[in-house]
Amino acid sequence: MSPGVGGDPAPWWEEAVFYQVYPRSFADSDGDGVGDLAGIRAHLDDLAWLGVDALWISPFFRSPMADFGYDVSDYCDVDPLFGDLAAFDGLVADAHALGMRVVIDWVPNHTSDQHPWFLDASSSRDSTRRNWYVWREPSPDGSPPNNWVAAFDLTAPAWTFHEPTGQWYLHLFESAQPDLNWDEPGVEAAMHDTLRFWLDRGVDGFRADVVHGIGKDPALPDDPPGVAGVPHCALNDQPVTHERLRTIRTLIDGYPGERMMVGEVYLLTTEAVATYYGHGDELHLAFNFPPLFAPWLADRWRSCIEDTRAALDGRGAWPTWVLSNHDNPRHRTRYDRAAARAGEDAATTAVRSEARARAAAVLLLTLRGTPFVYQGDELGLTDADVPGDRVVDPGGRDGCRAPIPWDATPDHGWPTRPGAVPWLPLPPGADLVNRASEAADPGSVLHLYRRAIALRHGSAALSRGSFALRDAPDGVLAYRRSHGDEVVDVLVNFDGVDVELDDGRLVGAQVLLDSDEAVPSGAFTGVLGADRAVVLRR
Ligand code: TEU
Repeated sequence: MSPGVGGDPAPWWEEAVFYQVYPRSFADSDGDGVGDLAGIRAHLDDLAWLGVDALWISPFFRSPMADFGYDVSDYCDVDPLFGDLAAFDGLVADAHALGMRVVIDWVPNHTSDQHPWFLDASSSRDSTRRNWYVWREPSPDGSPPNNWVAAFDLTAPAWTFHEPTGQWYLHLFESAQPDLNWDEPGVEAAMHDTLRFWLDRGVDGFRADVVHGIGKDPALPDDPPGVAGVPHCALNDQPVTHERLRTIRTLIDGYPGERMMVGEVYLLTTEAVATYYGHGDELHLAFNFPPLFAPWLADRWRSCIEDTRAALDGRGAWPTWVLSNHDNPRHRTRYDRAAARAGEDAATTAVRSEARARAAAVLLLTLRGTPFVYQGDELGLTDADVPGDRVVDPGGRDGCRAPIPWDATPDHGWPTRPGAVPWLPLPPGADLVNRASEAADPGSVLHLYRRAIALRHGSAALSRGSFALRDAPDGVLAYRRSHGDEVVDVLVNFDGVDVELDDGRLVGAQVLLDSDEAVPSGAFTGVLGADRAVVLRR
């Protein structure tokens, strides 16, 4: 049984800082140019040094890699590209020995078209597994059964016509990713078995991919014109999805040792996402995407925070915060691009870019809720420029998936066998922006993340405390975190000019963390520097 949300003692996932590992791009142990489980294992000490508590590892299961692992052909095995089950067991054992939890990706909405279930289902209309996927007759004019479009290419239908059996099958993503039909009891039972397989192996939980997709309006109605696109309206808040999540919750909570599930509910309002926590009986956590898409503006962040509180607090649901992941340009890149669109010149961006990323790190790690750091954000990476002939992802997401630069050597820790190259180009500036160089520099972005994580862990106010927005000048976000006698104030300046605060009570407060200084300068003067964030204690 899990302890209650927001309760005392807190379940581990409410106090943890998560770190997302995208295994293809993290670290390569065998020189084939693609990262692997042994590569992750070799760098666990680095992650322990950073201070993160839990890893979410993106898919490493058997897969034809049409969507780089989000097209699974065997949920219960490791793709040879990444290693084997023994390599996974070793990784979990070492992570646990270092006090880190391991959460793996679970892809319940769709399989690969090479999964034995789909090969069987597509072999004949009479297959006993036919109904494990979503098949429909052609419309009278031969067109797809509804107007849904597939993610990644919004001009392509979410349906593929299967010539041999004369029906269309549904795929919200690539045609190589047919949607499972969770209305079929065999699917639900088989997918529960995949959870048990990994729970029995000792994983601490799951990140559930597009989990709202496991319940669909069986009529599969057309998207209304005007909002045709992703997510489809027939995926929003189907009661049956919540029922299925309650069953999954019971399964997970039945295991000893506090296991959990964080869901990717790709519905684009916090209010809709909040319902997937149920009443403490569905997802343990859910990603909240509006902040990930929010521009770097104090007002917009204030709204995101207010919306999150309004949607979650009343349900006793614990928030999550994400700035970047493997599906979107990194936040530093997004903020730079937005600044350029707003007229910021390149020379100014060169000065402000890292400062903004530093301030964002302080924001992420001081909000009330579980922060998720995407690998490489702790180095202040920007997206790689991927030339046309190196593009590999059908979704245009290669830039944020560039390999992690480990050191300042010419290959940056990605030596390859003859004939192999890293599967994507490295991010720009890797001679200076790499793990080893930053580890040696106390003023680096890496050290800032480490200090911010340590501060959060050492402060009940920051990790568990209450949250209150405070009045602040334009361009500044101010909030107070409190727990018992401990009161901590956070000030984030989103603008490129110094701001004088007229809150006299903060002048003279001790600076616990400064986004811009390795050793905070003592007492707060009342002036908050441009693009700067500070954490203060009175
Ligand atoms: O993503 C789901 C999703 O809806 C977003 O990826 C979105 O459609 C996309 O960013 C638009 O460009 C999850 C995984 O995170 C993603 O990597 C997979 O490709 C997808 O599911 C399919 O499994």
